[in-house]
Order: sequence, then C-alpha cells, then structure tokens
Amino acid sequence: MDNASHLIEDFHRDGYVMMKDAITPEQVARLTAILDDWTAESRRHDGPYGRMLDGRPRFDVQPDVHSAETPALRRVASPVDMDDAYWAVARDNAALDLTAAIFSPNIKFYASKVNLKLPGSHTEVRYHQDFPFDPHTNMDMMTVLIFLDDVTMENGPLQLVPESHKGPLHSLWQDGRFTGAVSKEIEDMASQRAVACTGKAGDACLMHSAVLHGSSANLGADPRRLFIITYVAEDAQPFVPNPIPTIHDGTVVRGEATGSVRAVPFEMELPEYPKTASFFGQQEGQAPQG
Ligand SMILES: O=C(O)CCC(=O)C(=O)O
Repeated sequence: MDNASHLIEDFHRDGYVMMKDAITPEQVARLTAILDDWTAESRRHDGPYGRMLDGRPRFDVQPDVHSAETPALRRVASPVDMDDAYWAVARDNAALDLTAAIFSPNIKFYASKVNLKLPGSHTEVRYHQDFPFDPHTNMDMMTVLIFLDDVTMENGPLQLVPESHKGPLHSLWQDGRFTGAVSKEIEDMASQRAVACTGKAGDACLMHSAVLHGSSANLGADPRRLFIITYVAEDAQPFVPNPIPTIHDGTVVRGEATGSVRAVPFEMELPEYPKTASFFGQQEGQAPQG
C-alpha cells in the first residue's frame, strides 16, 4: 500500500489525518510575513476592525487582552480575499490533493480564515463540529488546518476526538441561544477522549467536518497560527449563507464543475448567522459588533 492509501485509510477510520509538508518552507515564510504585518497593524486598534464582504469586521481580537503592547489578534477572516499568496496556497497544495483523493475528484473552495493564538492572548476554542456551522447537502466537507508555526503541547494545539465523525451531529444551541459550542456534557466527554495535533510549520491536519474538536489557550512563549481552509465536494450544495463570505466561494479547485447535487439524510438545527466578527463572539455570548 502506498503512502497516500495509508493516509486515506487513516482518515476514514479516525476522521482526521496529519500530513507532513503540505506547503513549502517558502510558502510558510511568505504567509507568516504577511501575518506579521497584519499583527503589527492590529496594535493600532482596540477592538475588531476592517470589513469583510458582508460588512462585519474582518480582524477579530481577544477582548480584555488585546492592546498595543500585547497584540491578541485571534482571527483574520478570508485572508484569500486580501492577499494572492493566501489564495495561491488555498487553490493548490498537497492537502487539497489528498482531499480530492479522499472525497471526490471534483472539489470546491468554500471558506478560509487564520486563527492566531499569540503568547499571552488566552484565546481558546470551545468544542464543536464544523458541519453544523456550514451544513451542506452531503458531508464531504474537509477542514484543512495548515500549521504556520511549529505546534507543540504548550502553544494550544488543536484537540480532536478520533472517530467522532462516525457519531451524531451535536447541537450548537444551548438554552435557546446559538453558542457555537456543544453542551457541557459533550464537552466533558470530548476533552477526556481528545488527542492533540502537533507538528512542524508547513504540516497540515485534515479533519472531517463532523469531528468534535476544540483547543485551549497558548501557555507557551511562541505563537500558534493556523491557516484554515474548508473544501467541499463539488456536488455538496450549502443550506445557509457562508458565514465567512469570500469572492472565491464555490471556485472549483480540483476536477471539474458538474453542476449536480448529492444529498444524504441527516437532521440538525440550522445555525445562526454570526453578528460578531467571528464565531469566537458567538462562543462567548458577545453582543453584536459594528
Ligand atoms: O484554532 C483552533 O485551535 C481551532 C479552530 C476551529 O475549530 C475553528 O476555527 O473552527
């Protein structure tokens, strides 16, 4: 069995797979240099700022922490709309090839973001599955998390629950409010079973959209920054507007456009379109930001 077959088999069993060198050191250097500039710019702002396609702020910062002295930029929405280096990586990388081998030769780009955990930022992600944020007619949706820094046990690695893609879709609504996070009971179960995804800058974690995952704060001295891309099978059609709108939504990045739809049965509550800069605000129960 060749290496790709191993990775495909591991993915179907575990719901995720780690890939070494998904992008080149030169690409890592270029993407992080751009991110360094964006982080420097964030020092001049005291709250979420910028504008994405739907008018919400593009850059999100950690409340009560972010300042000129301690920048705590935590999210850049749709970097592919701002810089061609990000789009070049999103439209062509080794993890995309593996996604096509796993799901379908025909793959569309759906969304992208950078999640940052800068030292001292206290940014954390509560447990959730991605699919209930972005329901489509079928579940061939891949979240590719590209490491822009070495990810260690100290700097807040992604924690995910192996094989959880075979289980139920969990509600992201708690007590009548869309929290973007699973219930306390599911969270406790998840945190006991989760494994950490660590690796070198340039590596990637490919995660099925139904895998339960979250991550805790960066307790180290080095940043942990991820370029996160969502790809879907070309015949998966969305049920809701894209919460991270992009000029590249639906671009076929592998194979061809067939214009078809494939549907599988499932039941879930529809998500709430975010009113804040990012899902961090939904997870924190923040009031809408302008
Ligand atoms: O940044 C992380 O650790 C997890 C990212 C994530 O789950 C998300 O943005 O949906």
